Amino acid sequence: MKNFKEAISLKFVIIGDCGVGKSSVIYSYQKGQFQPDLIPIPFENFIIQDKNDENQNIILNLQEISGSDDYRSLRPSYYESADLFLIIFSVIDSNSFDHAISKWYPELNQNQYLQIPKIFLGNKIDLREIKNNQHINNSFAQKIIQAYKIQYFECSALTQEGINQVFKEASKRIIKIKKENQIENNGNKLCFEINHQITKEEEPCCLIF
Ligand SMILES: Nc1nc2c(ncn2[C@@H]2O[C@H](COP(=O)(O)OP(=O)(O)OP(=O)(O)O)[C@@H](O)[C@H]2O)c(=O)[nH]1
Ligand SMILES: [Mg+2]
Repeated sequence: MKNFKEAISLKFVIIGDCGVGKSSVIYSYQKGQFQPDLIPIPFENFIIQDKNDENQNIILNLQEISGSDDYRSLRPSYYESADLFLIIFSVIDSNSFDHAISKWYPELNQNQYLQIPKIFLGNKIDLREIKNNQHINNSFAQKIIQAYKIQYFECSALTQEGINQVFKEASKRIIKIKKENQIENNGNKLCFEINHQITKEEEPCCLIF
């Protein structure tokens, strides 16, 4: 941890129906490999140390939110501190796509969260069959999501295709926003420093490199 004393902290809240692959996507990004049969934990938190293209240290806090209605009342307490919402669906499960649009997006687009950027992510592309009209193809998803003016990415937690890109792009976008806000709040003086001193007590138990 000693090289990460000064780092930019980003928090992404990751949501979507049960079983769409939220944990698998996070695990694939952390470990660079797929882990089948991850144990579902309703509100799991992952901390990843990373570097961006400018070699800045980043501490990425990924908060998975359970899609189960049993936890509906608990969800908002995780939303307020988010820098970004990642709404995941499975491209082989059209219900999960419908819910991304008609349930998760409206829940995360209420007044108090309007300013928090959102990204849609279609997972399980390794299982998508071009001729299966129950599956969500890229152009269909793009067309629907475009209307909301939201970025759309696709990935496979199993093959890793698209995984790095989504987190890199999301981090880049949020860092840009934070820098712009910082400039606005400080005239023209760029003092973008999120000096996150990680102490021993703060060190999360699930830190994986
Ligand atoms: N083939 C394939 N299977 C995947 C992929 N992502 C996840 N899975 C499988 O889909 C199932 C659900 O994945 P999870 O990562 O547990 O999904 P989740 O959204 O975290 O589920 P909950 O936490 O229970 O809501 C597991 O059997 C995974 O192995 C993928 O990209 N491709
Ligand atoms: Mg999970």
